[in-house]
Amino acid sequence: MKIVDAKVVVTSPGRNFVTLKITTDEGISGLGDATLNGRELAVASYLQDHVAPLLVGIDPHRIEDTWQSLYRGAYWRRGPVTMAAIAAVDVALWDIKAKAAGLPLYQLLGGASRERVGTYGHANGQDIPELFDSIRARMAEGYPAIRIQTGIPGLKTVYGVHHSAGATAVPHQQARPVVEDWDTAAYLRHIPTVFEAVRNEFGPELPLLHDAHHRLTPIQAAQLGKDLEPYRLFWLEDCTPAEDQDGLRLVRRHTTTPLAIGEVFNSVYDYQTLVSEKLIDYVRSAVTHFGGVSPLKKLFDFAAQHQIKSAIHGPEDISPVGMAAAIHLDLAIHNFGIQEYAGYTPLTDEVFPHAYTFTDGYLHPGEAPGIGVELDEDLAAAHGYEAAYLPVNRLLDGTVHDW
Ligand code: KDG
Ligand code: MG
Repeated sequence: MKIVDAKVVVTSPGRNFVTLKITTDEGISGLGDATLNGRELAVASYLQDHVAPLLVGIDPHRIEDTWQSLYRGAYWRRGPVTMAAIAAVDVALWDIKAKAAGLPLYQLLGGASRERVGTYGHANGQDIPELFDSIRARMAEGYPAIRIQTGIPGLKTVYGVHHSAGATAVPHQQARPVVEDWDTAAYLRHIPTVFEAVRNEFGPELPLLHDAHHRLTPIQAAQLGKDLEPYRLFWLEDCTPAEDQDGLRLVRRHTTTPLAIGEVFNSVYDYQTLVSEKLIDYVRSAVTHFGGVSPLKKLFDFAAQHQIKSAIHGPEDISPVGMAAAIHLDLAIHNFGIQEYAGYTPLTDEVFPHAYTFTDGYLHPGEAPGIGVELDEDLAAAHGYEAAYLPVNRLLDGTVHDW
């Protein structure tokens, strides 16, 4: 079999997605997700201008060799743009291989290790009553675990509470990020009171998560972890910017609250200290941002040796193609922890018809050969790229802060 075409489709059925479609001379095609929120066109160009020409003529079955030649051959390694592009190729090739075998991808990854994939959903509220309503809505949908984010008294816009980025109807060059505001002391005072209220209302059993979104220093993160211990979180996520892997040693020394990290990581090298020293409990990278199924499976195997579990990043800005690849991996690996699943707009599901299902809070990849996702190219073309950016976060005095 030979690759005869590789093309990139950028579509915005509510938000932007970048999809690679690889076609072979035997008529089998594969899809890969290369969506990098707010930098979509950079990955699209990387793929279209620099990778697609290299793919034509090669044997799509040689997944590892193709991965290594894209990673090592470019000379410039790692980074989110490069790794999202390589991820799309990797997943598209796995899709082709599994379709050629007539098997769902999870069968090629070792087969099912469980019957279904447990998820967590997002509950958000500007205040506690609004948060309670949102938790009830997620519970009614069947989510077995729930991430909670709230507004902070005195702050107008806070991560997770407002729908911030959003597509804007302005020409590409005029789009600007919205500004959110931040006060660490107010946050550290408020969040333990939110968890106390939620535990009082919903009891001790509901697994609860919280995302600090890289906003704390290691000592502030340690303080928060300690303050939240009575509420037995499932995890505290991205408590401090983890490119400072050493910082997690300090957090870990002070708190038993479980820690999850890694959605902005794109290489196993970002995790070396964190995993080998058991400084975290869950690894959070997405298939889409980590170079694909091949390297993420290797990361999970490395993490398994240290009793660390998977928790693949699954926000709305991973396309259904990236989500499907994640679900196949979730079903197959032994050290599965949980899958984030935020769901999609009906139009997104129409652009990407898929075999995976979400039932009572649990995902299953389905039995269609490959990853089980198609791309409706006409519908995709009817919803072209719309410039949109993630917010920028500023302290009350105007200083840019981690987002
Ligand atoms: O593109 C950024 C989002 O994916 C991120 O803000 C979502 O933190 C996130 C999460 O945990 O889903
Ligand atoms: Mg997060």
